[in-house]
Amino acid sequence: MFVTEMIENGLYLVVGAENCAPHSLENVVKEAVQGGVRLIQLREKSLSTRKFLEIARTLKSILAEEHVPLIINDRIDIALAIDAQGVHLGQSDMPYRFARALLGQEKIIGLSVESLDEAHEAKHLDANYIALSPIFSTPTKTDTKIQWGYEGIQTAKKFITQPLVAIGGINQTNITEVLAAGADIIAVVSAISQSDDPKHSAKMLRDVIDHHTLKNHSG
Ligand code: TZP
Ligand code: MG
Repeated sequence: MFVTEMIENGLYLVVGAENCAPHSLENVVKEAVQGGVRLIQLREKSLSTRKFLEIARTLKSILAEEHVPLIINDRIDIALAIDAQGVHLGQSDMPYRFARALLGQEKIIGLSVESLDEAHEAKHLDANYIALSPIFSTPTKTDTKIQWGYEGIQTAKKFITQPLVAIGGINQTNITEVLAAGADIIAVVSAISQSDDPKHSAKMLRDVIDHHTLKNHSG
């Protein structure tokens, strides 16, 4: 599968073991994929390297059967060790060009931007997607700077050439507006991993995305 095909599928689950309780991470991921998630990011902020690697290997084997790419947050070493499909980098992680040199052109590299200046810088990079972070403030990630909001998405959409990921505070109540503002890919943590029924919640989000795509393609 080419990199562009791998990330064209609209619904992106960002997940770590601590976001999933009382579910298990494996079950959330399996159900999310059944519900229509087509890209998964493993984001573990407090695990040992060994534990992180172990979970990454487990997810890679679950996802390989489904042909769903696995992206590793921050940790290029872990992505390389398990031959994951890519990494997601923030502004204090390894700079993009070093990461690209380590990973090569076949891997997905996604980049978060937290300001308009960062977004303007990122538009010159051949990153595979740019994530506007966060769209809305969220208890899942509190060390954030701005909220892009719907207007921020509209502004960034005008000059960002890569697929635009929207993340932060997105759920069933606002996904339609986030898509209408110009997001190409919707990334969520809690809307799926904290749901009583992760498969159903993924399916509800997926249906909105499919409806939006259909409406846009039919002119
Ligand atoms: N990056 C920006 S916001 C965020 C991350 C990882 C957390 C999004 O979590 P939620 O629960 O979908 O608001
Ligand atoms: Mg990071």
